[in-house]
Amino acid sequence: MEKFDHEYGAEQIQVLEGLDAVRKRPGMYIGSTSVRGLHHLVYEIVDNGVDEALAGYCSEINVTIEPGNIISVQDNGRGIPVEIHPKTNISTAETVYTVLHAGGKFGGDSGYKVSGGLHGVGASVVNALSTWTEVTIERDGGIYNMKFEKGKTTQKLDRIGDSKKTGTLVRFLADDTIFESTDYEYEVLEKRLREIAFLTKGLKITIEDKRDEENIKKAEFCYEGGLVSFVEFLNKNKEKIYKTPIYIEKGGEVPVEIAIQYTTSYSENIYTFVNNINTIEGGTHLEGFKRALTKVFNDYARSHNILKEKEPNLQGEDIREGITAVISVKVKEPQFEGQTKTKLGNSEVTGVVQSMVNEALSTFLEENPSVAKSVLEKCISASRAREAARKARELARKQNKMETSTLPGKLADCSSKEPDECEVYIVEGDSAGGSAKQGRDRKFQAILPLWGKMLNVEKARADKIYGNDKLNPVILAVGGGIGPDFDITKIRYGKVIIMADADVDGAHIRTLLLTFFFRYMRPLIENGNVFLAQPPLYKLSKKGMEDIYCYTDEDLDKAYKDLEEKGITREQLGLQRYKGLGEMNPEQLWETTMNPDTRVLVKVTMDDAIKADDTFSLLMGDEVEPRREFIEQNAKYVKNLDF
Ligand code: 28F
Repeated sequence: MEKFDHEYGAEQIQVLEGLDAVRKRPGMYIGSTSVRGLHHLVYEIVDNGVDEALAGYCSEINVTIEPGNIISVQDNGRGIPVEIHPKTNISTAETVYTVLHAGGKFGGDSGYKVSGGLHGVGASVVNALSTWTEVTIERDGGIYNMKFEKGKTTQKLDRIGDSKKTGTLVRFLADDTIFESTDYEYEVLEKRLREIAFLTKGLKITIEDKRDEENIKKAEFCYEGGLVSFVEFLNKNKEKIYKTPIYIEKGGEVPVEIAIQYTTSYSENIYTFVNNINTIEGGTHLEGFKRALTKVFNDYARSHNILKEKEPNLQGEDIREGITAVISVKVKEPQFEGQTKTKLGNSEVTGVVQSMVNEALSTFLEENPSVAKSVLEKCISASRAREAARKARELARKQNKMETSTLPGKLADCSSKEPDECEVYIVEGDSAGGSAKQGRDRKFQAILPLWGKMLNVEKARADKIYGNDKLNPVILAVGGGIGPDFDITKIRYGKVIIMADADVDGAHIRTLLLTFFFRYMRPLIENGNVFLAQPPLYKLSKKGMEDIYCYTDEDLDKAYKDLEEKGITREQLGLQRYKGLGEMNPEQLWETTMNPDTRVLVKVTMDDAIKADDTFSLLMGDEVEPRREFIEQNAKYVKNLDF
């Protein structure tokens, strides 16, 4: 039997068992011991300060990452109570930090424990998982201090001075024998603290990273506008349909706050929170919102004769096209479901949100007919586009069935009809297309020259894709159809090779085509049928010597070195820098870029496509700011970005 160095009361034994359980299975309490779990430690402490703010006593929380990855969180609330509990001779503050789940300031029905990432495990878990924790409380005119190591009290609460202020300061060092890494990611913490500031109207939250004194990072968030500011922030680089976001809220058993603002984009961005937890898997609050949104807009459209009697109802997806909304509900006993426990399960919440939105949103629309009209105009065109896309898909499917789909005029097809041995080069520009047609092996190589600016699939709805005269030739040449009907067994070539110049225009066409394939022919990429041709960048030549083609700057340096070893100096060599495919004659194009024995092809992977898609959205989407950053960062390649 282990020798206790002094008498332990029942309370202390409960504490030791609790802390032991936490240190044995930390994942049970903070989800994981990865960097995500590490960040949860910060959110737990911050959330206690947020509770103090929601109770109306705290207006500022300051988070600091100190050198050595020590976290400091300070609030200007009332300070955790310091009185000593007569029975246990332990202060309230020490109890909050040592008894598991004792930290629920508002446990039970006296309010909401706004819990952090994992539903309020409380400060005692942070304490248990930290090498050391120090709490300093200013309250009742004094300064009090207590210290812990791995959850165990090493210095009981001491009054160490006077103070006219009130508040709680917590500093801790995460235990590196528990966490894989104790290196905080500033951007991750900053993003979550900004989110908390949006969700807690008027609370000022600051974060400062002092780990590198050469590069101190700081940010300060305070939003009097709360969710309205949140929606404005989310839409900052998008074109709005109307200026001021819709804001509706209702207190009571389940307080609900919602802000909505539509933009001209086609994406649907609805963020939902329960007790400040980001319920990324949605749940009953989202369900209630969607139902009411669809009902309110259809009712308004009918009652104002925007939708004719015989016209079908607008679908939910039409109404949510271009919506940015933030829904925040507070639930006393939240039930979380789903893969990552971020789906709200409380069934009573559906009705609460649904009736509140029905009531408040229909009132808002009656009072703001211009907003109602502009949103409904967009919904109706979305519904027409969806209908047109369905018809176009129907037509494409029929065409495929009837096999009468005519091949594009510009396609120089190959003679073999065996897809696995055939390849099609999609070539930018007629001149390159011309020399590719002459240079190719027409048995298994088809050429499809593309011309002019491709359609910007980022801003086009599906119906525009099907009929587009720039993309249609690609769709017909590849032969598998597009979108949900794409059929990989129907493709006409085993390799689809994009051949474009190594300049900005070439990069643009490449990104466009990759984005198009990624969005409308994804199996083609997943199946490894898409390639990029690599034309040479340079040609080294000398009388009596075979031309040497270099595909990268490194190739060129290596070629120079090899030739110098043979006594051939740079001065003796002619260097040609290829600006575009058109500068090569058919033989050179064949030799360097098309001959399977000598060419360099790069297979496109899903990652490449996703990166292209992100770049594409960034370059072609509505968000101007990110485009500017991208161009500045990549300026060296940019010649004439004419987006
Ligand atoms: C930097 C982290 O933890 N702030 C906190 C308070 C204030 C009270 C409190 C906390 C135990 C069970 C009540 C003060 N006066 N920031 C923080 N500020 N905890 S944690 O009470 C915890 C007690 O219920 C507080 C009056 N009521 C509550």
